[in-house]
Amino acid sequence: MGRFDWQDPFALDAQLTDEERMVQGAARDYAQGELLPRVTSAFLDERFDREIMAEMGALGLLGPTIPESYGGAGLGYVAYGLVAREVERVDSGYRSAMSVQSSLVMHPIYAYGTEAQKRKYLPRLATGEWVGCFGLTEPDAGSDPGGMRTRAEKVDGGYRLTGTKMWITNSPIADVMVVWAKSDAHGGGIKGFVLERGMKGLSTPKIEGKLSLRASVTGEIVMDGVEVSEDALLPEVQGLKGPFGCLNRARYGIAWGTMGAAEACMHAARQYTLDRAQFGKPLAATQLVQLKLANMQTEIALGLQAALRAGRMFDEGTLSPEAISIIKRNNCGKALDIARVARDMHGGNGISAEFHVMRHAINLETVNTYEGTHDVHGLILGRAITGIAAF
Ligand code: TGC
Ligand code: FAD
Repeated sequence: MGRFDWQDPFALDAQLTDEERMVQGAARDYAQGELLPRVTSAFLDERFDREIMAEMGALGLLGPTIPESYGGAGLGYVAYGLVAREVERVDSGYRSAMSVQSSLVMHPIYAYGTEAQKRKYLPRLATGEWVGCFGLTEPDAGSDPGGMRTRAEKVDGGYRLTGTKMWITNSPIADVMVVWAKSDAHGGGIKGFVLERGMKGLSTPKIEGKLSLRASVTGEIVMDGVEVSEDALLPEVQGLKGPFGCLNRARYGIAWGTMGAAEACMHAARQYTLDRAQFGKPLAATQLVQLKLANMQTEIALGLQAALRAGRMFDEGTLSPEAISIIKRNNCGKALDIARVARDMHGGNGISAEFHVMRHAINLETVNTYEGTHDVHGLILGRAITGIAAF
């Protein structure tokens, strides 16, 4: 029989390639060495430090699955997931910045763009010289993006875009915005456009006062008759499968990332309850605490193993969107539960920023909601199981 490692019950590490372990190690060193020391102040001040994008870019953490010829790292989806796990071990907002740039901005330009668009945008997005954002959600169209109101009207030589995107990660600092609009010239079908800061009629007001994901900046994209040339259109896709093709990748990464946050919470709760004595013995010597730790460990071990399996399937080309819904929904929900319990296990200290667990818990409220809410993923699975759409 093998030896039990409480931190890695199913020997996930042994299932990785040398290259994947190397990428994970580099991401962990960066996240623990550079991100962890500044996250508390960034969260309390509701601030995203722009230079993080350049730092991540220098390490090859932006667009890691994009081919090297376009500035990416040419890695597989397991490596991408491992980066998400390490970054979100520190903060979900930092993983958000990484996954939006990689999956929601670089991927659509790579998969749906022209050669000129790829050459123009991808290398600069990969280094973090440019920051991108992804505008799908609107004030009146969240879970139902097919109800979007943003319109692209055909004008001489291009299009005129009008509409508002809401809750957009990184929009206030973005240089490049991938937005989705219903296009008259395409029979009212949904098309993607790449906008650039400075275009007339384009503004990106910041959403202030978030109580979650405070180390990430969120805003609107307001398009008041923004005129773009034909070059701004992503020609190779039409319909909701365009944005969903990007969401598949980001949702998959979130399944890994949330397990990183959950691990951080479990490890903190373990150490805290070993160190803290009440009633003459460490809290960790009580049955209730041990049961909570065992529950956390079980969910994390299963969630990580499922994410790894999904990553291997992604690389083989056999992963379905529904399987991604299973792991996005499960791992977000379980991580949120784990963070809430870890917060409780820290007692009064659990509400202090110094102990990190409450920050993870309130961040995970957002992660459970964005990229398809917990219940919407349940409905995607319900449709697949029954054949009946119940949205
Ligand atoms: P439905 O009829 O199901 O599909 C319309 C078309 O899209 C295709 N499709 C997919 N293609 C690829 N991957 C997927 N996952 C796909 N899901 C659907 C489908 O085949 C169809 O294609 P076609 O060719 O037949 O037209 O569409 P519906 O309108 O009924 O959709 C229902 C539902 C619930 C599945 C969908 O609307 C949904 O997933 N809603 C959730 C919305 C969402 O996830 N928004 C995320 C916004 S971005 C974000 O949150 C970023 S946070 C980033 C961060 O900070 O990390
Ligand atoms: P709604 O769709 O109004 O849902 C409200 C509630 O109703 C939820 O509980 C939902 O599960 C439930 N519900 C909805 N439909 C049904 C149904 N048919 N049956 C039963 N229950 C239902 N979007 C982007 O495009 N780009 C981004 O970069 C981005 N970043 C974000 C960052 C943050 C911090 C946040 C909070 C959100 C971000 N989003 C982004 C938006 C996010 O994807 C949406 O908030 C999410 O899809 C839910 O949409 P909504 O907020 O409109 O909620």
